[in-house]
Amino acid sequence: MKRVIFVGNIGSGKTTLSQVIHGEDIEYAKTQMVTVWGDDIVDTPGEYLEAGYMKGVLNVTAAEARIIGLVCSAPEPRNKFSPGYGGSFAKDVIGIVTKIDIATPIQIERAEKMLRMAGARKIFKISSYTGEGVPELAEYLAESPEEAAEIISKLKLKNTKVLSESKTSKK
Ligand SMILES: Nc1nc2c(ncn2[C@@H]2O[C@H](COP(=O)(O)OP(=O)(O)OP(=O)(O)O)[C@@H](O)[C@H]2O)c(=O)[nH]1
Ligand SMILES: [Mg+2]
Repeated sequence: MKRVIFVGNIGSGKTTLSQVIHGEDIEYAKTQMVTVWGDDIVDTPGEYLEAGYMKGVLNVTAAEARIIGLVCSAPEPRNKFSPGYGGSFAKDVIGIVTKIDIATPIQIERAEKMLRMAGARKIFKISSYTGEGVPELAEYLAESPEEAAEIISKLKLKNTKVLSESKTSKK
């Protein structure tokens, strides 16, 4: 996979998405420091973006990535990047709108507009819970169609599992 760094507010869904792309079980863990998943996803703590004085660390950390993924949770209106923020990285910048499973169309559209203003050239709208939109992102990040197919096949297995679990819990 192309090396990507996820940058976004606290709780925007960076770690969950990293787990989903790597076919791991979703397990909540607060990100305390820069964490590299399988050598290709650089997951950062939301504090680095939110605390102004840590922004420089993000720029240095991003130097080794090929793609900057600006992550924004659609249902959380306080999630914002300043206009042109992505440009400060001088790299390929994409926007990832997360949690579309619990957001209204208006919230999703607002997040998309904000990410475009921040400099995202391409936007992916995803849910790590339902898997919606993740295949499109996987295709973009993969180095080859084969690699994309591998990521997507793990996703499908995962969704089947999530679905069967939710059925059991309703009983
Ligand atoms: N409904 C829904 N919840 C999600 C989704 N993605 C993540 N979450 C939840 O949102 C919460 C925060 O997700 P994280 O992945 O830990 O967020 P983060 O961006 O890594 O946060 P920090 O590590 O604090 O910067 C967790 O409870 C996740 O389960 C999603 O697509 N849909
Ligand atoms: Mg995290």
